[in-house]
Amino acid sequence: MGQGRGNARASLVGGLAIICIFLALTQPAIAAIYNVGGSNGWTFNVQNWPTAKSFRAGDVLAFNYPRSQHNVVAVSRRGYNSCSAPRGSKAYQTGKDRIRLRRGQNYFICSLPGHCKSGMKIAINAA
Ligand SMILES: [Cu+2]
Repeated sequence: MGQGRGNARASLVGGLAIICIFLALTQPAIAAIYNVGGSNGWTFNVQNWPTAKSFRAGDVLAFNYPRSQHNVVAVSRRGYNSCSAPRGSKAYQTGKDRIRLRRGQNYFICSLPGHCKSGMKIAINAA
């Protein structure tokens, strides 16, 4: 009787251990969170901030900025190069936006007039 309960507990513990090991092996590494622009935040001339950093799909970009001054719009390569957001693009504008990177190229600009052309744009390749 007592022994049966002990066996049940042992197999429960063993089962949980197996599940934990399985999760550890199959889950991707814990996503990193990057503060875009470092201590300056999301602002003008942030264009070169991604240089020499390596990003992975699932990492999170934290855009921190005064919400009355900027926004963040995910755009295509063309939008990035031309500093234009397609009509109807979703603009993030909370001042502390968190955006998860997708695998491949990710482009973000501030769509307020002139800001992107003043270097308020980033292109990131997520592995
Ligand atoms: Cu701006």
